[in-house]
Amino acid sequence: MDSTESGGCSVKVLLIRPPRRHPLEQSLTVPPLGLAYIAGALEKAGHTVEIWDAYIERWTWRKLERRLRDVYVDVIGFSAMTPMWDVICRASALAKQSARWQIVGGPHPTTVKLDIFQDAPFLTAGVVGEGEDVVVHLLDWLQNGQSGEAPKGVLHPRYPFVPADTPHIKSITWPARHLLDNRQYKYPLAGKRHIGTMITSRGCPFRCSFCDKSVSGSAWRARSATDVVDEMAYMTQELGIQFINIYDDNFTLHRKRVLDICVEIERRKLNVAWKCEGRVDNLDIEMLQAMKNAGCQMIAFGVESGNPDSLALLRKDINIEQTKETFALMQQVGVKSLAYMILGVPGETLEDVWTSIRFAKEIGADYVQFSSLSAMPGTPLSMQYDSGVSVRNWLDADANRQTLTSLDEETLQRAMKQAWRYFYLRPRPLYRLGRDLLRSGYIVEMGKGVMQAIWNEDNRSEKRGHQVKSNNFSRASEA
Ligand code: B12
Ligand code: SF4
Repeated sequence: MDSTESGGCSVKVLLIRPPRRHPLEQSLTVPPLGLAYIAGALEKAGHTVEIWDAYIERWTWRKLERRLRDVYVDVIGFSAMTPMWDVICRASALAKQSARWQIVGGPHPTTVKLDIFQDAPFLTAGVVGEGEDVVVHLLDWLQNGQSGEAPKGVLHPRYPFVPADTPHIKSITWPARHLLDNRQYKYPLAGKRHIGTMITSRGCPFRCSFCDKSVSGSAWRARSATDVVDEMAYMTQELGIQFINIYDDNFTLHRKRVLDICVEIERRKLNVAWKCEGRVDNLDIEMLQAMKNAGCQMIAFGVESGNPDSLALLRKDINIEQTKETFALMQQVGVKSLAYMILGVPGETLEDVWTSIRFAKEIGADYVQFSSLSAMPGTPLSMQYDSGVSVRNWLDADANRQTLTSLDEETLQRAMKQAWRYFYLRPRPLYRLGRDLLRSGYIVEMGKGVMQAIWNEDNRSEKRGHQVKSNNFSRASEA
């Protein structure tokens, strides 16, 4: 028996992405890829799986409650990022009568480990790290009456935790996208209606102090060019996906692999537009040209800051010159650029914040996304700082964002708002953004939120959040 085949009987699994806290909450409406990967592994092991994406379907919490009242399955599973932990806890409480066992995976349980049981008492177990193999062993163990120690990689309140090996990248089954309504997902900058996301490599060897690498670690592992393009072909030809957002931590790390993927896309004449995430220190003009010819429309870069001291604190290991050079190449070749910027890094004055805001414009970024600095549990930053102010940003949907900064809350909050206006309230960026929002169907998506907030009775009584007891936003436990 292969290590990922189930040793027990087939069980019924329901994976749930919970609703938004509030209908006006705007985050990117991309597919729940982690859940789809887990579903793929479970189906391969012979289990029956369903995914409810209540977020994309815009269910109210009442609707989720009603739907849960009508089901009883063996396992309900959730995926948790730290900023959404309160939402997972709320859904878990609602699902307490709907399954024999409840499980959770994702970056949050991976970093805070046994602390999850403080906030979510109805959870049976958690999964740490890449979960494809562990979840199959976990289901066998649960079916077999939890006899013996808990499988490696499993968090359970009564058993010691032992880490599992990371699954071999080449053995991982493709995500079970057939369980999702693929026509519903949108990416505002895609300029196309039907989008999908994919992962072609896992892990990252860099050491940025704000980055949570707990799930996939530092060892970069990649799929072959043929396998990657096979998946792209399936997504476009079978599912009608027109734009693929490649969410690898470091898609451009291995030059030859990128070139091989591009050659393969062209050889098969795949008609697909795509975007990836890159670093400004590992791109050259030949690579960019090949990527453009193969349909790459946009690359997003962690530019982070226009201040060398902040780049050093963030341990980004890039410099201002590299950023300027790469953005100039992007313009030369004609691939769109998106710059992720962090404003108000500790030590920055208001003038430094403006240096960063102006820098995004100066390098000629086509799009920019401004954020404040948060320390996710377990990151090097979270060990250095243990509290912050709360700065809200329209794109960050979490209930209470703890921001690390030397500025006062009001000053940074104001600068954050001004930054968006300063960059986008210019004819070209505004036109470009408006055109993309329209073409990608995102304006309709935002409109739906407004209509739902106004008209849906269920929403008038929606609670804004769920109080969690643990204070895990900026620290990791020692499980
Ligand atoms: C796509 C993405 C998003 C998407 C949406 C993600 C989604 N809902 O699916 C968007 C753009 C909305 C987003 C937003 C943010 N994100 Co984000 N995002 C990612 C990214 C780049 C890829 C996620 C992905 O698809 N990974 C691929 C899949 C296969 O991995 P996975 O989801 O981790 O799933 C595996 C395991 O975790 C586990 N697993 C996951 N779920 C489950 C469930 C069960 C039942 C089981 C058994 C196992 C299991 O098994 C899976 C397969 O191996 C990751 C970085 C990364 N490389 O993962 C960051 C990441 C998840 N994001 C992160 C952060 C910090 C954010 C933001 C706060 C950023 C910001 N703007 O400030 C916001 C939060 C917004 C909000 N409040 O919701 C952090 C999360 C850290 C943490 N402790 O939670 C990550 C890890 C980035 C990082 N390295 O720091 N993000
Ligand atoms: S931010 Fe990007 S480059 Fe830095 S460690 Fe994380 S994934 Fe790697």
